[in-house]
Amino acid sequence: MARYDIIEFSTIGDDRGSLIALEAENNVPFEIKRVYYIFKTQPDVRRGFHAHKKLKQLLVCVKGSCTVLVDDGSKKENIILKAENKGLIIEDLIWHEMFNFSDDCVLMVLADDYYDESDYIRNYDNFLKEVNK
Ligand code: T46
Repeated sequence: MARYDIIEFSTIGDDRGSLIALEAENNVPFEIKRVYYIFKTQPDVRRGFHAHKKLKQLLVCVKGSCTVLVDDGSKKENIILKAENKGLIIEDLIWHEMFNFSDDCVLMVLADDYYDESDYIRNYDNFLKEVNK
């Protein structure tokens, strides 16, 4: 798999509605150690602006929508996440920024490790140096 990728989940639906199950090491390709979610972000706000040295994450927009810029150091792509059956895997050394949050957006993130500020690369030039090592 590329260092970022869209993955599609099976939706279990019946006449009561829909259900999606996320399982570690199954449809989520890592052990899940942390879950956090981002909500009530203003539409004109841009978040992220970092890459991780080691962390793997799965971003799922469980309500509303937002856009994620992913940048591997040579190519940039804007990916729209909506509350549907898709998630965005972001692995190590992918610069990412989140923006265009809808008022109701709830962006849920599953991560393969605990929060560790020393895993963040928050300077873009340092990110490029790491990528080109
Ligand atoms: C990422 C994108 C998608 C914690 O204390 N624990 C946590 O687990 C997290 C994620 C954050 N924090 C603290 C650190 C900051 O003081 O919460 C504050 C906001 O975090 P940050 O400015 O890093 O938030 P975003 O939205 O820019 O980035 C977050 C994640 O931090 C990051 O890993 O990949 O969402």
